[in-house]
Amino acid sequence: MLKIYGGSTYNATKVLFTAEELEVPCEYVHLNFVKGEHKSPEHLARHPLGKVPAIEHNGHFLFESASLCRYLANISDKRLYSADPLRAAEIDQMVDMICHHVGRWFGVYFYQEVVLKKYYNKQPDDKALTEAKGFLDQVLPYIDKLLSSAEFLCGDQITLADTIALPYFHAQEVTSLSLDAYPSIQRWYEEMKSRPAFQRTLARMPH
Ligand SMILES: N[C@@H](CCC(=O)N[C@@H](CS)C(=O)NCC(=O)O)C(=O)O
Repeated sequence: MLKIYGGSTYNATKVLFTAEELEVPCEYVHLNFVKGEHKSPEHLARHPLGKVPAIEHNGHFLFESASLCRYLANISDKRLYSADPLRAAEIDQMVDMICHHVGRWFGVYFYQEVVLKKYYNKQPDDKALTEAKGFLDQVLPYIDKLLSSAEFLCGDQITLADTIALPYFHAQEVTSLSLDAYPSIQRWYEEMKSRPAFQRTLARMPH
């Protein structure tokens, strides 16, 4: 059976959520960061940098969350992806935009406001937060406009772009970043969050 190795992080949530949406049977193995389980020799064999997520399938190890989600779609019925190269490229471009221009900066908020406080007892760096906000102010209006005329990020069907984006927005909930100016993102977020596959995902991951 396919195994997903994760931890308490949005990158692992993306992969388990995608597996749940696709109904890919899998075992979820939660690694404890505080105990350093992600740096054990066993895990370094799965992921050369000792990070999560990683998967094990038919004796092969793979890593990088977006690639893992794409792999899961490719080994199932492609419901969240496409066999058509142009449609697949449209989904890929949205996934890349989400990871590099939204997740990248949400990640700064999460690191500064949650990780630093919880694990290192340190205060956030305001300069880093201001920089992140500046970049998010450029991209979130575009995403909001997109979602004002489509149900999902790539049109009227859920795709990998949505399953990959949702965990970033879910993690953002515990930061000070407000989405009040973005009603269509909020509508999408509430609908995505209530999907049974996401609820099953949260239930399988210790938080
Ligand atoms: N680009 C990678 C990022 C992987 C990553 O940085 N994972 C973090 C958690 S979000 C991790 O395992 N950090 C532990 C460490 O680096 O020691 C992906 O999308 O999978």
